Amino acid sequence: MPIATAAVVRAEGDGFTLEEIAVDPPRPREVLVRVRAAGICHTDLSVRAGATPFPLPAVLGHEGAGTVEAVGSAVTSVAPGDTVAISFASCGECLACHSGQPVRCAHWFRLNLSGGSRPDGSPTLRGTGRHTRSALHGHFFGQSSFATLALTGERGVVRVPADVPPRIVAPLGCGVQTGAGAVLHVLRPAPGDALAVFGAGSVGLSAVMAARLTAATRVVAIDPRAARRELARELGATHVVDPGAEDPAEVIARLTGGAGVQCALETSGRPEVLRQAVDGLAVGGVCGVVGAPPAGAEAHFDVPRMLDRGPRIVGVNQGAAVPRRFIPALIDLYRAGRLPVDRIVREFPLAAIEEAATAAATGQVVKPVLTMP
Ligand code: CXF
Ligand code: ZN
Repeated sequence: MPIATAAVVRAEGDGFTLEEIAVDPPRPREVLVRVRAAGICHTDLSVRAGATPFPLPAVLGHEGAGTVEAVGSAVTSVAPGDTVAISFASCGECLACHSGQPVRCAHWFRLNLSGGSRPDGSPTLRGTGRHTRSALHGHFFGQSSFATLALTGERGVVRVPADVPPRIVAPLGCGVQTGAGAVLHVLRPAPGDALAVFGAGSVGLSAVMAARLTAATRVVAIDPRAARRELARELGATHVVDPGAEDPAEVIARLTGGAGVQCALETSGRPEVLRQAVDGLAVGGVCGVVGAPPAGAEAHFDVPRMLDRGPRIVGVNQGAAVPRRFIPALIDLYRAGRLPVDRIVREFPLAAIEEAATAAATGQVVKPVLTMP
């Protein structure tokens, strides 16, 4: 069995501990990736905190980038030595997968979150030494890439050019894909539209960068952190709002002559902010929901107002992306200088994962990316 170093979360609320683990060799449709970099996303931290369900102990990490080490006998799309991004898993068999909508895969939740193993229930990871006999859950988003090796399904890997730095490729697999895809695939602002982005984290800032690729003429970024508002401006926001100092609804109304924005994106994961985002919409506007509050959270809306104004509220998973199509496009945009992902990334060695997680949680760093030894 291949041996790797991984950051393991043993129990809810625990830190990450670096441990030696054993990774199963690839089955026919699986790919073993030598991970070069893995981004930290809030979902990793929310699982660690117990707010998003995933069985522990486990290896998390779901924005991997690396090199193919070995492939199963039926794999045709990548070969050893290829450079790849690792994105989410999908079954490839259900109607949604057959309709080109892997984000709506009938088995999405189990394959990416709740399972912790292969679809057939077999484990992909094992502890070593004193942990040999206890369970270790893997296959987080089909990958568990906070490790030097990741075993993933063939559908989760995307071949990418070898000359793009792993720290750039990694966050494309979730955070960047989510924000950019929400704007480019779902909201699709029309010429002259106004877009409000609530929350300027990695997803919100990716949405702002993507908005600059559209003909939206006003892009409002709302975030209480001054440094994030500044970065949002540099990345393409035409207006920024500090919700602690100004009511976003008033700023939006002022900016749009009282009409509201045609498009909004809620990335903060706070139900009361979702309410603000929906209330800020123009008649017939659309609000994408990508921020996830803890499981079971509910939001409230003014129902008569909804009848009057006809907002659409759309949950958007992973930017509604088909990773094999979208990630290469994001890379081309990055290389053309049109999607400056480097502006949100900071590298940390795997051994500094705790420092990186703190930097993400406190907001000091937008997108920490772990680089593997
Ligand atoms: C998450 C968003 C919250 C629900 C689970 C999936 N996506 C990426 O991290
Ligand atoms: Zn994520």
